[in-house]
Amino acid sequence: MAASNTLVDGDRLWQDIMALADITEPGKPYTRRSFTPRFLAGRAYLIEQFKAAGLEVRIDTAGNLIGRRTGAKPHAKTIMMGSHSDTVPSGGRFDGIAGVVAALEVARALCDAGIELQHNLEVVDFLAEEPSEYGLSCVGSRGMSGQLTNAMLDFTGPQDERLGDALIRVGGNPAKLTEAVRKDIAAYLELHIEQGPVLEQSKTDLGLVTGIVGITRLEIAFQGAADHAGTTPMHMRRDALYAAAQAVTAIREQAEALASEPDGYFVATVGILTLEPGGANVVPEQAKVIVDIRTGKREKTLRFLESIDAATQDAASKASVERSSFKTLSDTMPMDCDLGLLDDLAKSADALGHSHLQLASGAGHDAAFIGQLAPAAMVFVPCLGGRSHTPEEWTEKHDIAAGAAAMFAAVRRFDERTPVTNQTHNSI
Ligand code: HGY
Ligand code: MN
Ligand code: MN
Repeated sequence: MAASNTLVDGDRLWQDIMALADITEPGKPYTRRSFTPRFLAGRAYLIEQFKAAGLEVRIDTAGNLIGRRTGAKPHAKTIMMGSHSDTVPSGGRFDGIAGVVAALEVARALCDAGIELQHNLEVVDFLAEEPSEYGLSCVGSRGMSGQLTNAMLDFTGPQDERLGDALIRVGGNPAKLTEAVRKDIAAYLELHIEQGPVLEQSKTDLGLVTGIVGITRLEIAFQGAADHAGTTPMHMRRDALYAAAQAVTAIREQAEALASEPDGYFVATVGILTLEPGGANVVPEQAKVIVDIRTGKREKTLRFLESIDAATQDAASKASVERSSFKTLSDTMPMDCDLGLLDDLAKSADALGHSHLQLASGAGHDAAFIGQLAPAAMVFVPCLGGRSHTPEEWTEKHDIAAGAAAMFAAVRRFDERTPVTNQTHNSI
């Protein structure tokens, strides 16, 4: 249970989480997809709370919502905390949101206690951490780390809108993306629900994340020929779905083989399958799958891609169709968290009387990008049954409060132990 001796106010934090949960697509809880009016309504709520907490608010050119409090030494670098407020379709109330609200609560608690840090402090809601309708995830944190490319800005989404134009709609400015790239971050901390069963099953209060998997997303498409389901003999068909079905089987089998190897984590998932024209009595002309590949060891990704490349070529020829696409949509490297920050979190948890253990993250996070700019670490809180990306996602108020209290104390530890160095000037 959470220690009472913290300035973090669990009730206030919980109120924000439940207020955001109310801002969801009706009848499809909990859905607040990036770039949609619902997402902007959630942003409006956060902007109000950031301002009420005395933070200077802005949207950077990569579409990230940033609340800033200048420290005692304004030329110092910035301690950043944050996560994301967008959700997957019919997702949960805590994935991402818990981290944004916990960061806000740390900023409030510091203010309430009249504690002025040496460093500047920022609370960030990163844009579109979840895979968006434009085919890209972590849009804002890619932008802040200089990895949002022009090719990505040309990805298209609903009504054929370019990602670059959607970015303008939410307050970003693709023509000035370089202004979003930060060189002044001293440290980044992110609280997140674990989205797995380890903390709950071991009855541990907090998870200190040692590293975040690399995530590669791959598009594989097959082009056959639409034909009459009743009159086309089997040997004359060019059935795109037959090839895709073989591809899905090969992906599963190769992933199981890599996952069974002694060293390191490996998973691959086909979460999207699209079919054209999609008629019960029409031989499928086109089939496309999107593969989500995750591992802590980059060489496993490369071996997987090589194997699936060959397997899908074979599947295409066996089905007498063309493999019309084998394209990497996004590709992020595995990231190790900062040992100094992990130590700050561990000491803080000990001082608060919270149990903790170290674990790796099989989920992707904005920290994987911000960790390429500055030392970064994450603190996990338990979630019910380890479930996430579902309306049943749940965590307890006292667990989030414990995580926020540990982050509060870790921010102070880092601030006190880190001499102020002149920030490499940024357009703040
Ligand atoms: O997919 C993920 O790992 C994260 O929840 N976006
Ligand atoms: Mn998620
Ligand atoms: Mn998340």
